[in-house]
Amino acid sequence: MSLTGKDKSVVLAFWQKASPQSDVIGAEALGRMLTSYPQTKTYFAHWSDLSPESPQVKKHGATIMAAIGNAVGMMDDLVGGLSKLSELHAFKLRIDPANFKILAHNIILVLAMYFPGEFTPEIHVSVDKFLQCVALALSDRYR
Ligand code: HNI
Repeated sequence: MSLTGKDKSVVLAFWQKASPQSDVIGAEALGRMLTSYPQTKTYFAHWSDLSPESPQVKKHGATIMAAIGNAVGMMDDLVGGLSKLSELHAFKLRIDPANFKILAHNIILVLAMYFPGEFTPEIHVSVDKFLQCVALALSDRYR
């Protein structure tokens, strides 16, 4: 799957709207993933509180969303731009890459919640493609 020029400009424009709320969006998405897809909790077993209110969950949600924001700036080379992060998730954290798609789904859901008017089907399809490309790039070093 590859992003068209149109996808890239749609994602960039929407990100300009969403990025000021990036921390809360990331926190909500991670908190929801851990509650709605409890199999994802195993990777965070070293945290004391995995509820959506947990300060650790909120902080890490912001970290993940900041990385997504960086990825928006690297849409022409996501595989290269995310290779260090891919290596970390593959060899150190040992995250099953199926989970990247689960998180992407939760991010899409939260974007629709925060921007019910602006998150049109046209924006949805480009943002979804972008997040799938991020998931694919993060899976690149698992070989
Ligand atoms: Ni992920 C750490 C980005 C998906 C489990 N993750 C990070 C860090 C970034 C990051 C950035 C911090 C790296 C560092 O310290 O150098 N993670 C991302 C992105 C995605 C993603 C951009 C997908 C869009 N991570 C996931 C998923 C899981 C996951 C789906 C598990 C279900 N990540 C982790 C864990 C850590 C982590 C675990 C270490 C957390 C800690 O602090 O102990």
